[in-house]
Amino acid sequence: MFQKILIANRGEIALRVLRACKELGIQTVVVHSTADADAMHVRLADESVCIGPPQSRDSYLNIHQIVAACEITGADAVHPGYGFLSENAKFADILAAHNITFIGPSGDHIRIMGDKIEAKRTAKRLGIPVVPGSDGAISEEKEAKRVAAEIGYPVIIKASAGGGGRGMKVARTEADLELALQTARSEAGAAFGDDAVYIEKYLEKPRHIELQVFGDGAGRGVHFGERDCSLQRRHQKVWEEANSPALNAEERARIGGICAKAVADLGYSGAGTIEFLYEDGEFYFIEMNTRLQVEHPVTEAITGIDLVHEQIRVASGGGLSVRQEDIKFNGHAIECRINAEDPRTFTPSPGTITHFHTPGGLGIRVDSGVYSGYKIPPYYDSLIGKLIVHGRNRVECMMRLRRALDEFVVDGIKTTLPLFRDLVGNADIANGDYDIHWLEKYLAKED
Ligand code: MV4
Repeated sequence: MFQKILIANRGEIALRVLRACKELGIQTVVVHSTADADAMHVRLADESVCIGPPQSRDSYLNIHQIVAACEITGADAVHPGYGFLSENAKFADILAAHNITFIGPSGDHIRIMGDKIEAKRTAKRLGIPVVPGSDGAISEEKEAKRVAAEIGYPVIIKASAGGGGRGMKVARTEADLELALQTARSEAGAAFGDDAVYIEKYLEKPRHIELQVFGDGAGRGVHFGERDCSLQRRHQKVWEEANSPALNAEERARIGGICAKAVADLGYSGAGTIEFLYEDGEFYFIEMNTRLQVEHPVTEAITGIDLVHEQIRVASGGGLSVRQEDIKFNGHAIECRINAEDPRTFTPSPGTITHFHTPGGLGIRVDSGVYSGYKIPPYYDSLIGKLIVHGRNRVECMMRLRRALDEFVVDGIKTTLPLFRDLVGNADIANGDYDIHWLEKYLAKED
């Protein structure tokens, strides 16, 4: 087991990882920018190293500073959290070259999944169902027309270096195709320095369902069920659930089995998330994330398994702590992302939190790094905490969520809490009847 882990992140996830390290008796080092000197995780860590000015590129994204902090403190492993360097293959490779363990998959696996064409090709080879479309990159318009005619309109053009919704264009008819292709290609070139694009059948009203998987890096793989992340705005998830209200146990076991076998066969190590669009009872692979995700606590709630413990264990060579048959799904969990934003316009609202009171009681978890008197710096993303509620079934979970939202107090700044108080009383949400477009349509109606 590791002696000392360096946490290369900030905010609620730095605290989340710190808690897991403390429970495992592992010493902790945090790195922070000058803007985060007063952060909770800095206070609670055994050691801290200031690595630079507020701007992320000069601090949390500065690989050399982080490696230097490892050398100075004698950390033997790095947990990257999510965002920042968590899916940076070069970072994983550089740590390996310094004999420091990256708590995550190999640089090569990160690289494969970062290239969306390569990721899709790999998924298909491993037996994962993918969206119908081009076999690889589309090089000319003639080829795009041929593929589109074969799969049928509407189609979507995606950037291979994109992901998370960046660089996509829909073509509803052949007349739209030329412009969509050109626009997608030039935007991809400008944004990512790589203009490779591919084409897929466009699904009109899918849900976004993702499978939590784990590999031990030595041919074993398990799945921890799925999360439904369809409630999003501009590709930012807002509300996540486990399990999905749309799936039954048979569908879960089938797609879960496929994903677990895929990560096993790939020799994948650590936590991963396989993202699907789900429509008319069918799963279509879109991407794989090679990190721990923001919404991992809903999976922890229904499985009772600490996924950060599991990551640390696997990275240290201890293997998976569970076999597939040990993983049972118990009840239902929902996560609400509390952002320091206007609840309608989502404009960031940094500033001082004058009063912070979190709900409690059975089935309630709040992951947050903020406290009364804390000043939210304006430099980073606006997530200030997550409310995770667990119940024996979805109805109990929703009742408990409504009660917890009533207890939650965040004064001094605007937050997304009022939005959740509306959503928890909405009939479509109560019925689990929503797709990836539901929230944006709802917000447009409310204006
Ligand atoms: C799609 C799609 C429809 N058809 N692909 C957006 C994020 C990126 N990960 C993939 N995305 C989409 N890919 C096909 N073939 C619709 C989306 C999409 C979406 C997906 C998941 C969650 C929210 C979304 C919002 C808009 C579009």
